[in-house]
Amino acid sequence: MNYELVKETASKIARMEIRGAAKIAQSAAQALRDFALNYQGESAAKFLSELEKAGTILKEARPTAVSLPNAVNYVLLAARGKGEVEEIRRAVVNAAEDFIARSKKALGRIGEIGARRIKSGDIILTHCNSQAALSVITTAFRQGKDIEVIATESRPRYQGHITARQLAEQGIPVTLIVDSAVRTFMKEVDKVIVGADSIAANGAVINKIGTSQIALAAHEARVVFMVAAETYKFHPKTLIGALVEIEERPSEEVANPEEFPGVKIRNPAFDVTPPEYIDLIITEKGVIPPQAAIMVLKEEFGLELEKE
Ligand code: RUB
Repeated sequence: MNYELVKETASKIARMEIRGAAKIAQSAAQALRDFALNYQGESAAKFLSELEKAGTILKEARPTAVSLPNAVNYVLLAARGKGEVEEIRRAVVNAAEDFIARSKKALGRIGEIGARRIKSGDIILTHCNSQAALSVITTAFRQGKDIEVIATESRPRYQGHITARQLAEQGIPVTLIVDSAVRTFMKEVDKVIVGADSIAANGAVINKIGTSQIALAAHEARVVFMVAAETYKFHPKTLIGALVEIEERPSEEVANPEEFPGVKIRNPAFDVTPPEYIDLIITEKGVIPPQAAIMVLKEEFGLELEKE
């Protein structure tokens, strides 16, 4: 079978042409859907094993955002146990489309639920570029709330530039700052809102590198720290003791190694914010304290985990 299209999506995810946990998950579901639609063989068993292989190629693209394996598993689970090629194809297409539709709907719900936490006059700090966090901010703004946003650059890949531009395009007052200015500005901030790549069973949030420093500064200044995340960003394996792998990306993203002979350059892409520094997590099903992450996991993934 031809894995070209699946490999192309995986490579776009690895190169961050497709980035952000929600978009990564949606594009993986889309890739499996297209793979199933293009499948030409007649053996159901072969189809299933090739789908599993396509799923593995996608899952291996980036390690930290659990939305990626969660999306792939959601689609593959629907295909498993089906006996005919056409039945498998239909199941994959339906599950992938269902995942994408639910993901988009969840973003809208998170916006509505989260906007209730924002009031007129708030100065909101955000980090990186999160669709979920932006959904809360833009919904509050569209409701007529008079808000301002401070966006960090988010070195080394500057996803904060995307955030600042997206907010400015919508007419939302936004200020761009360097990451190291967070503590200086925290005095002016009312609320911090960030997204998540993975949420562990103990409520720890894994998000873009620098998030945990921002949480510390918010904690020191007694500023509310909120996380906006769909339930498919909760990491099922952390319920049974697994640690979330933190991606370390090429050093070239930080600086040109040739200009620094003898210098080691490190580039971890994500960090872990402990639950103690998080006030609440906004999901499409409602607002929870980080300590309730385990309940979300049991509700979403309980049955699957029994097989582990
Ligand atoms: C993106 C990042 C985002 C989360 C949530 O990192 O850390 O905050 O993925 O985003 P990268 P969203 O740019 O390395 O993928 O809410 O859009 O899913």
